[in-house]
Amino acid sequence: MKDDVLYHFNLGTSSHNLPAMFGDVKFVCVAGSPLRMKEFNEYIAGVLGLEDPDSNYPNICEGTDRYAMYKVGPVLSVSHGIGVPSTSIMLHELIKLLHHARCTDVTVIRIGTSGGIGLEPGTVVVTKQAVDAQFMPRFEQVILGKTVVRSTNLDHGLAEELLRCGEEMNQFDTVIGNTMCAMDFYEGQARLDGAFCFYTEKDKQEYLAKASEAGVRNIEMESTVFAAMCELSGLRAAVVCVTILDRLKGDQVNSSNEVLHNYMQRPQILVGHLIKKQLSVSGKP
Ligand code: R2B
Ligand code: URA
Repeated sequence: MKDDVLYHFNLGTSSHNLPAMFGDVKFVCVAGSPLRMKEFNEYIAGVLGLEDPDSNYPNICEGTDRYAMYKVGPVLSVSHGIGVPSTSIMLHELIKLLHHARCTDVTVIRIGTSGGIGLEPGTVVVTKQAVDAQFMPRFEQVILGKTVVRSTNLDHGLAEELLRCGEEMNQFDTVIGNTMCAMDFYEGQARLDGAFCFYTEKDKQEYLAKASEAGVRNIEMESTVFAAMCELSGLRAAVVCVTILDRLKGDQVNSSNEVLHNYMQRPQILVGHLIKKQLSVSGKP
């Protein structure tokens, strides 16, 4: 293409010098919420000693309210919204952006929230395998009217390294396990508190018990498409989600905002530790 418009980022190859803007990116952190990405950008600036008192860290995607993007040094932070379609659109444009910017050796990490299965709320789960709602390690998408099945492998070495970072820091529980990606927050995650519910508490518990037998430790809404698209494009990838409730005990998210905010910082702290460690090994920054 002579010109490539990354429509949902409000960026393009003719309108922006993508290699100059993004060529040094080595880590991309993604999460659902634009505000969490802004916070993470400021947090990682501090961790890496790259705070700039003169910068208020502008949103690089200003001009669109679809996604938000921030950058400090070699770390790019991008929001993806809720669920598979929103995440898939963001990843298509992110992968093209990294390609146009001629980035090399990039690691992409999703930091998010999730519902835990039999875990104390606040536990951080590093994903071993992203699975669908039938506990299969696959991402299915209808393309040209046909169902295309893609694998959802993540980088095992990176997951192990994240687990080691959790042990080193010893600030909160960090475990490794499978993550179930649901297409919905309510019925798709066996909740009883949606607008509709045509099953019982017993049905819910049986389903979650089957998930647990399949190694599922937490449930969220993006991991399969994230794993599949990163694998397809050769990006090293990991998923790190904090559990904000134990789904065996309930469905409502009713912790205070302070508690939730504290939980949400945990994946950021873990990933911040990993990035600092990996950059100091490579001698940058
Ligand atoms: C976790 O939290 C969001 C739903 O509340 C969703 O984006 C996810 O994966
Ligand atoms: N995000 C989810 O998708 N599910 C939960 O239960 C909590 C956060």
